[in-house]
Amino acid sequence: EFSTRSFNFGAYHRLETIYSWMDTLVAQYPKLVTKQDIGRSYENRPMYVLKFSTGGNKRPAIWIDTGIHSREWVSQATGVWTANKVQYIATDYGTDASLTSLLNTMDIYMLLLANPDGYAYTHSNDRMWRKTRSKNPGSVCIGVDPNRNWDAGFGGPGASNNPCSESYHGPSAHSEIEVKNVVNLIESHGNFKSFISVHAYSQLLMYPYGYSCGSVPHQPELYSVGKAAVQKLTSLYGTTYKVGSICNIIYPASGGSIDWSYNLGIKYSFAFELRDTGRYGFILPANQIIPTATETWLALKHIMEYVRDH
Ligand code: ING
Ligand code: ZN
Repeated sequence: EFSTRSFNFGAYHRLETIYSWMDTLVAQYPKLVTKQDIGRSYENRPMYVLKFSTGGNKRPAIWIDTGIHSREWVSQATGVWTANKVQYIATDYGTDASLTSLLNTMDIYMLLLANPDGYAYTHSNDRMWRKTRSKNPGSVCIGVDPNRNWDAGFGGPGASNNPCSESYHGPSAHSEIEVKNVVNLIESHGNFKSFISVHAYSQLLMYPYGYSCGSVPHQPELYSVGKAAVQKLTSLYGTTYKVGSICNIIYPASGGSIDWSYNLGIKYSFAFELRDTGRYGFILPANQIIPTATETWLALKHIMEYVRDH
């Protein structure tokens, strides 16, 4: 359909287009990139993880997911741009010695459409849809907030027990198949060193916890890694970011993915809130996709290099 070189990274694309672009990427560089089917969504769409690996067996790995909230379109678009960037660097020798060396010892896993049903729905029906599309027995309201559904302070502060709420936590932890599919992959792999979840908007780089405002044991280290990452991001276009724990910097939020990954022992668990700070919000103009992805890449690279060296 298109080569990865002619794909327009500065546009928002439908699910089918992103999925067929992924096939092109894998077909062009099968020794580096593979596509792992991690299961189906509630509406039976496949969920694909791109695995970037130069060999080995369950090397220490970095996880990046984008689009767990479907309306945060710059997140998925940044994921697509980033996957292309990783592939480009890894196949063009010498353009980035540091990422090349990272891929000598580590793998990168990327889930670009973490909420495929929601994403399809934002194109077909409601641009502002956030949640999954699962039915809630006894309610006319649809969907669960997939970032309140993880087994980490489940049902606590900053989550709702009302199925009609945008932050409904769901009937039980990991009730959403989209969440469960990720949990299964991370647990069965067992060697993830970093877990990064990408949202929009607010320009924040956050670490655990959301379910509690107390400090995690590694708070000073996570803060300093985050600060350094954001300094690099800002150096490109001057975009300002704040760094802090979810609870302290944005709001209490229980059942979030990075609280779960941190408690599983994945120390370098971070969540991004990309551009902007509210002028356009979720409806960020497409001409900001590439600048957003490019600056974010500097922060991602900083975190990945730090994880490689620690
Ligand atoms: N913000 C996130 C939310 O789920 C967040 C903030 C991130 C909470 C990570 C918990 C963990 O509410 C958006 N915009 O979705
Ligand atoms: Zn979000």
